Amino acid sequence: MAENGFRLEEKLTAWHLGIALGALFLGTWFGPLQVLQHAGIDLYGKLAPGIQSYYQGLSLHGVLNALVYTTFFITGFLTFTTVHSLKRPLAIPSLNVVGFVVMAAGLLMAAVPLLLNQASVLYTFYPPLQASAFFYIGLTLVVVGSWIEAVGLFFTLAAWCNAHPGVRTPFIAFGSVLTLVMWLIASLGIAAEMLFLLIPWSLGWVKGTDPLLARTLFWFTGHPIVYFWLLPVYVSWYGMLPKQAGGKLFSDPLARLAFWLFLVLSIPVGLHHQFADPGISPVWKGLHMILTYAVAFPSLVTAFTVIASLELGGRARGGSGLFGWIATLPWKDPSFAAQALAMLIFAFGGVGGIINASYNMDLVVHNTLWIVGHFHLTVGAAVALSFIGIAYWLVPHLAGKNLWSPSAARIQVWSFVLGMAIFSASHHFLGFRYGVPRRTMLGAAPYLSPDWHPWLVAAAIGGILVWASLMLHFVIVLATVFASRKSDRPIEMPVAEALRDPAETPAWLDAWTPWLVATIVLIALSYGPPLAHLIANVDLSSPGLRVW
Ligand code: HAS
Repeated sequence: MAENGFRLEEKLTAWHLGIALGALFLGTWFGPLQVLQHAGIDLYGKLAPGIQSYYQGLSLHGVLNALVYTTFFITGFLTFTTVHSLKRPLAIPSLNVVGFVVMAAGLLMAAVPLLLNQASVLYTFYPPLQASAFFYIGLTLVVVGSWIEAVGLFFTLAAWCNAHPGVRTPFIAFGSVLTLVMWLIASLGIAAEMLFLLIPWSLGWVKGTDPLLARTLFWFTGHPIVYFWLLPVYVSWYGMLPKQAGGKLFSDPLARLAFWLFLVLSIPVGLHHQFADPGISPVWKGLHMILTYAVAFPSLVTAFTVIASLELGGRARGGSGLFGWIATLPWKDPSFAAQALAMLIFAFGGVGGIINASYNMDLVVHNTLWIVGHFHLTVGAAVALSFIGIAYWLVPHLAGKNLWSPSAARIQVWSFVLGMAIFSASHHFLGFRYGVPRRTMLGAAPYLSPDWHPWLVAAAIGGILVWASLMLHFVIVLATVFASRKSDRPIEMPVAEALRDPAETPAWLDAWTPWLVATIVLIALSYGPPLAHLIANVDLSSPGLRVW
């Protein structure tokens, strides 16, 4: 552990990362099982009674990879980035320790029913499928723990601001704390769903539940959660990657504007997941569709700013011509390569997202494998691969060791990209061309068409390649911690300098109040009427179902 005055913070980060990677390790094993099942090779039968069904495996895969890996990695990473960027330790360290303990206890509580086949409700846990109450309470504790840790970081930023009146918040700390503020507001939906609907229902205190109200509260959080996954990556793409490329952050004001727009626009868009749900007026669905196009805008700003920042790096390294600077970027550095390739993949995932956002186009692809292709390009590739790239400097920093075998890490990164490209392309095609349903044990479906088979085999090849690449990632991380040499030079968090002095950034881009007010007003306008209607007509009559 580095001797830099951040001993506790770095220990906390290491614990978060350890749990995140442990979850990813377990969750990853179900990927090949699913794609093989789809291609006609069912290995699930051989795992009984440990794993009792395809749907138990799919639930473990989604919860461990999409919910646990991300949440633990993000809270650990943002703790690290905030204190290092502000160059001050946590203001109330005990708060962050308590938050972490609550998260870990919640994870244990949710993991037991999942492993015992008492929570095979997939990662969106839509009622009327009903899990054990421990699953819901455990997940709630994970969220509450992340809130406590977030509050710890808010106090830390406030202490820094008090000591530095009038100074612009360093960009990395600004982006990190803003991500957590957005998360805190966004996760109120899922907290309400858990506390008022799912927990009392699963404990038998109320006889039934209202699936539509539950889904609406879920998606209040369920869409912004994708930006909770994405924004830490943007912290790195804007604030760190330009430095790794030898360049500078092209525009500090544009970077901050993108983050503020994410705060304001991430939440009032959740109904685009419910275009096909009855009981919600198309007026509100239409408004959420328009706002979904608006929330794509800060990603377009990001594409422009980050590419411009990388171009500065490529040219500083001797690149010339229209595209010649791309070749001179540090592709041999696995941390850089992972994140630059993640961006490239994200461009495709983003285009898919914009297609999904269209009310009528979504009716073609909704609930098909297209959506699985979309979210493996976004969270499964852009986010996960960026986290992998970050781990390639963060783990060596925390362990005080050199990265074990950079050449193995390069192989890992490129094989991940290849595997994910094959997997996602075939899923997009199967969903769009044939309408193949998602969340289905396709290998056992009586309607399985021979036309699908070549694409399902391609998906299986891609999925297995991604799994193998992730196994290599775990080997590299473990070997870095336990078998690598002590680092010969200090490995610091990369911090990109801005092209122009951040002191020139307008003050309104470093002021919380107007943006928080805009966020709350927009949520009230876009969610107030549909939620009020659903609550006024609440119908707690749906009993819990266990179809497994
Ligand atoms: Fe999505 C469904 C719309 C982004 C994740 N999405 C999902 C689900 C997940 C998910 C998990 O409107 C499934 C949920 C479920 O289980 O039911 N999504 C969007 C839109 C965007 C978007 C408009 N999604 C994401 C991100 C995710 C994510 C980010 C995870 C991290 N999504 C939808 C919709 C649905 C949906 C509907 C519901 C569908 C249904 O029917 O159920 C936008 O935010 C995307 C904007 C992004 C861009 C790309 C910008 C490009 C950049 C990179 C530039 C760099 C380059 C490389 C080119 C416009 C920033 C340069 C490199 C060099 C080396 C030079």
